[in-house]
Amino acid sequence: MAGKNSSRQPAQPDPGADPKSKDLEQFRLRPDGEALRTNQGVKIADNQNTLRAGPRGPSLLEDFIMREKITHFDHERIPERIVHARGSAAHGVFQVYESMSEYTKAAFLQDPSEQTPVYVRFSTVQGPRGSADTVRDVRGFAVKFYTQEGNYDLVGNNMPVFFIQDAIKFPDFVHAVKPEAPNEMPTGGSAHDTFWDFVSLVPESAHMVLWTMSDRAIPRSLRTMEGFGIHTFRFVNAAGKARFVKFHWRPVLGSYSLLWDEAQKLAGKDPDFHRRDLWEAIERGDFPEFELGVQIVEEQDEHKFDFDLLDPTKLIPEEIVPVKIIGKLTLNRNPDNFFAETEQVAFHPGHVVPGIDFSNDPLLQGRLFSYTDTQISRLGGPNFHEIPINRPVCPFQNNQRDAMHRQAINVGQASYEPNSLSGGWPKETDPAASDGGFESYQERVEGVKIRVRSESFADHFSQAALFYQSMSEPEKAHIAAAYQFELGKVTKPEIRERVVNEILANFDAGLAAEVAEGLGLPAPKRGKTAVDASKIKPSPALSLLNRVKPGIKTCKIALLAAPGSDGATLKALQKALQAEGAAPLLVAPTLAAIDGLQPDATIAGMPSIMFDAVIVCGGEAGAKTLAQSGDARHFVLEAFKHLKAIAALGAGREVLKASHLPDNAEGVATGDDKQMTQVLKAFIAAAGQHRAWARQALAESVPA
Ligand code: HDE
Repeated sequence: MAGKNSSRQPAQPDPGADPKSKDLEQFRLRPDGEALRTNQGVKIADNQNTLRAGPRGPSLLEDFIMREKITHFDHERIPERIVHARGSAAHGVFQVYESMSEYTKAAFLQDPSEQTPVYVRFSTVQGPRGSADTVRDVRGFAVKFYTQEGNYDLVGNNMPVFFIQDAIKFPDFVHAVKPEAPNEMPTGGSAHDTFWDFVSLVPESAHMVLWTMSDRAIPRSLRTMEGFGIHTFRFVNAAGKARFVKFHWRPVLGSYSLLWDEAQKLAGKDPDFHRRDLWEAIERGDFPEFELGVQIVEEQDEHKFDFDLLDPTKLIPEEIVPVKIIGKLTLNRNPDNFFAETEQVAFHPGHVVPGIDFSNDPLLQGRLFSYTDTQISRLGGPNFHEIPINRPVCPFQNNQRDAMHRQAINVGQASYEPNSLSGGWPKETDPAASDGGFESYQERVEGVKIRVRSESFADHFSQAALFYQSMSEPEKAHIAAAYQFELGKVTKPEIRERVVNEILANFDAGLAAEVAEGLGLPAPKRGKTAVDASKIKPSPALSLLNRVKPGIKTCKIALLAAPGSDGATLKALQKALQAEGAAPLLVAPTLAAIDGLQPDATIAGMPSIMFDAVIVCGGEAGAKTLAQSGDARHFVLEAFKHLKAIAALGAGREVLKASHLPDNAEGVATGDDKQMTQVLKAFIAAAGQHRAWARQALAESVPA
């Protein structure tokens, strides 16, 4: 069984494969065999009782042990991140597949035999630290590469575009999307008046809002979502030649999402669903892997697109500029301590290394200011780079000395440059040297000082039309349902109408009409600035259904059983599923052993929404118990409704019958006990598709 009772060996990450692990060793405090002490190192004799004047007397201010303990406790929270407050993270390594020297001189992208340690933090955007994982939201995908030339941060999201074009609008956007000011509701989502008010008035947000209404905003797991750098950056090679670059992360397992009903239920049944999935996968040794891809555009091709490369509300369709896969990120180690590492890690899109540079994207330019500034208040001062998780692993010297929480004790008289008292050290490094200092790309810039949005940023609807038209039918249906759900929660009718008439109608008349119908509004007239839909060439690469990779590796599969189920069959099922790389869990009405096997979870504790597929096991007595159990029937009904693969073996078929479910629907495999091999084969093939879309109409009638 995978998980706690796993027969598979838990992963033993090779510390040699993660140099950052060794670097952090000096900071790790291990309690084994150690006495409890005060912060000043004095051993504590009694950690149970405050110093008192007599057994029933008042506490004494003199008690430095109690005072120190409570003072520390009083200050144990730091401000949470303004956005991306809820996150989880893991350590890992990055390795390039082949030298990228033609494009960039970045040292960590040169040598395919070299591993660069990384720390990766995934996050939601809107909700506070304690909000649920599976809300409809954008996900942050922030990677810190600890390279030999200093730290490089690729601070991206799981969608390739953004809501606004200019950094000056970011505080407005965030004020609108965050819980509303009077009552701090809603927690974690965007289904409320202020968000829709803002986006209905800001048409540049249309494309990104559409992405957030798509299945991309409810990923199945952090391990199976894509990541994007969004902005156009620059690669610069040793000869000084620059090219534009867009970054992509591709999960090796493929990408898939939750259904909205699952996402909502999970937010209550397991608010830590994504966090737990990431943690458990790494503990099991199913290390999440993401390939790094780049879209490279020659400088002279900057203006050959029908959008502006500097506009962060636009993507470059892969059919126009293919994504070149250049390396792999493997997450192989969970953090030792959430606060010390995940909470204190400080990312910044301006943390770049020689060979990587910026473009003039006005959103990116604003971000370059914001991130250091926010860390200063969040982490309590300008020395946050000295916190262990933020320290570079390369040699490190400069002339900074003071400020809050300084850790380093610098030796020597001179803290300025030039100096003669310390031999001139530390010195600048000629950028022409192979390991030279950072030199900004010498882009020619001239212009009139002016507050204006470039005309080339004016088309807000063509790429929204492109995205919508590139969706499969189920994805389109989910998008319409998401707009209906979200706008249905908006209390002001004029906001709902504005979204339908002034946003949706401008990029897709069909979607606008469908959403209008759900909201009881008349079908909108064609928008004044509406896109000519017939001119759009869809980009199949944008559909998530084209990103699914068949197979059940790391899928969580429920073996639904009860006392009376046959232990030998259960063991055979476990073995067969583990051989495919899946994580089978035995789920039963109680934790009482079944024919010598210990269940991993109860039906109440792990409902079907936490699984990718289910096998209802046979055995007359066991199946009878399950068929009579409302919870067990609900389990299979829900799995059916959520289009998951279902197998029922032998008497297990009675559970389907008692639930009034057909045994011949798409994605359902049944047979008697002797047919286990064939049933399992059909089940594995169905589960490997992740959803049985063909039974959607049938599934909609299932009450679960
Ligand atoms: Fe951020 N963003 N952002 N952002 N962002 C922050 O920095 C900001 C933007 C992103 O796991 C903050 O340390 C501005 C785009 C991620 O710790 C803050 C603008 C993208 C994370 C901030 C943007 C992102 C942040 C809050 C518009 C995708 C979490 C706490 C100009 C490419 C990193 C912090 C982590 C965090 C500012 C827009 C991604 C306030 C001003 C576009 C993944 O500095």
